[in-house]
This record gives sequence, C-alpha cells and structure tokens, in this order.
Amino acid sequence: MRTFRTWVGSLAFAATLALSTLSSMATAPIQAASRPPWPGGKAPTIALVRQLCVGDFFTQWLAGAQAEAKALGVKLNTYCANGNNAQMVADMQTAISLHVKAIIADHGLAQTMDPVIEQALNHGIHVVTFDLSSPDPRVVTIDQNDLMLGLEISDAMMNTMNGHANVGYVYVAGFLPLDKRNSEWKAIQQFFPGMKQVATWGTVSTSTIADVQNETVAALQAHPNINAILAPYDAFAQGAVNGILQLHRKNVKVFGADISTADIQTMVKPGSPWVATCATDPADVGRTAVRAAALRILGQYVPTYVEIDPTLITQQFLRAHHVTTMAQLLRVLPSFGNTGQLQTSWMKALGG
Ligand code: SR1
Repeated sequence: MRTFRTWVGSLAFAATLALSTLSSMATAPIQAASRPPWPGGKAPTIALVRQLCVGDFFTQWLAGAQAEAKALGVKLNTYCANGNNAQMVADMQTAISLHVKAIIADHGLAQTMDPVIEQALNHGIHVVTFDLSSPDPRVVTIDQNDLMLGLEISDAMMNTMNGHANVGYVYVAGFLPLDKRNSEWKAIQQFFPGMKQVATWGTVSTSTIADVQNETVAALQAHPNINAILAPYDAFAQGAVNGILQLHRKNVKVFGADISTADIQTMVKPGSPWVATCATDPADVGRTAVRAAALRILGQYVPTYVEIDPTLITQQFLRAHHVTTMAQLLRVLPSFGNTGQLQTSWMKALGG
C-alpha cells in the first residue's frame, strides 16, 4: 500500500540527515582529552526549571540529567512548577537571583517564558531549553524529533489499520512536542481520508493517566465505532489502555509515544491494546541537555539546535525479543540509550 512516508518521509529523512551531519561536524572541534577548567575555578551550579515533572518520561529524563551532572562534577538544582506557568517564571527568577551559571528550562509556554529567558541571558546566564522554543539565538534548544515521531506513529497506525480507521485522538494543544506531533497526524489525515478522526479528548495534569482513562471511557461510550486511539504521550496511552480494558473493548488498538519500564510491561501483557510507540530514551535527552549547559559554561561551541531522533517500537518487537524492562530494551538496542549527542571525549572519560 502507498504510505505517506514513501514520498514525504524521504524529504524528512534527508533534512534529518543534513541536521545530524551538521551537528556532528559542529561538535568535532570541541573534542578534548581532559575537561577544560571551569571558569572561576569552581564547579558551577546549573538550575533545571521544569513545567512538568510527574510521570515516567519526566522521572527518567531527570535521572539522566542528574547522572550527567554527577559525572561532569556540576551541581544541579531542580525546580518543578507542576503545570503552573506563573510558578515556572518564579522558579526562573529564583535561579537568576542565585547567580547560577546556566538554566535548563524544560517545557513551558513561550509567552510566559520568553521574557524571563531574556532576563537570564542578560544576566550572563546560559540558557538551554527542552520542548520550548525561544526566538533568542543565544539559547540552545534540545528536542526530540517530534515531527518524525508524529509521522512515524501516525504512519504505523495507518499501516496497521490498512488505511481505514475511526480514530480517537488524545491531544492537548499548547505543548510544543504535542503540537508538532499533531501537525504530522493532520498531514496523514489529509492524504488518507480513510483515517477518520471521530473524537478528541485529553488532559495534562498531575493525574494525567487517571483523567485520560475517564475521558477514554466516556469517548468510547459516545463513539462505539472507534477502533484506533492515537495517544502520542505515554501518560495518554496508559490512560487510553486503562479505559479500553475497563470497557473490555477488545477491538481498539492504541498507538502511543515515549517508553518506560511501565509502558513496556503494559505493551507486552497478553491482550494489550497498545501495539506501537515511538520514542527516544528520556534519560539520554536529559543527559544531552546537561552536556549542552556544561559546554556553554566552558565557553565551548554548541549548536543552537540539537535534535534526537525517535525509534518506532512495536509490541511485536518487544515480545519477540522478550523485553520487559527499559534496561533490557537498552541492551537489545544499545544506540537507542546513547545517541552520543554533544558527548566529547573528556565527557566520555568521566562517564558522562
Ligand atoms: C505534555 S508534553 C509530554 C511530552 O513531553 C515530552 O516531549 C515527552 O515525549 C512527552 O510525550
């Protein structure tokens, strides 16, 4: 069957290839045998300012960032706003007042974050963002390749469903990665009208899984013809799976994003509706963000945009390789857990 990827995908992959080539060329001059001394002779403090922190993705991301900070000998102060954007701005202001050397801003609204990012930069503080874009060229942005992620999982759903499905879509606008994934799902729908979006729901909160479960039950009751759910965030997918199981709806398949031990265990369970996910290793992304901040503090060149490509992981693959944990997955797919982005030789020597 004709797939969307056959023609648009080649363009996307060519662009990705160009970017990754650029990124490795760009990092080449920063290789060094031992770590350059920290400016001022003192180990620096980096603030990690987070909009969201509850759930598997955020827990794994933090663990990666903390491990990298420890390996590089930097102090990492973490703040969590629990979805409160005003609190996130206040956390940024606290970090600025403490004269940290760098701030990593994780998620957040451009509208509220832009002015305070500007403030940090004007105080000489380096800024790295994740899942948050900034118009200021002094900022380094680390992202998962969310367009590729959206395309891969939508394409997997389209192929599994043979181009025809009544799709329930779990989506909340205003989160940059979800908005990017959404643009690819919209593109798929335009080209494959057999893929019909019949209902949309979703909540991002400190209890996303339970909220989405309740919404999924209501949506499936209101639209009994739904036979596929696109839920491109693992808390959404977990909630959708729970809702389907609660109603004993065996004919509905779930297509998700992200991965964790809990996600893997849900996917491989006999009769699980979650058939595919598209993900990076969140710990690897967290490590990359800390490397970017450390390199900027050291006055080393870092490209302004670093993107980590996701991998499509199916239920079939996990079962065939007897994978039930993240540790096992990382053994089966070693490069998945270590993309090596921004990793200099001295970082490697330190275990970072
Ligand atoms: C509410 S945004 C959730 C997403 O942030 C990260 O990009 C993860 O991939 C997750 O899906």
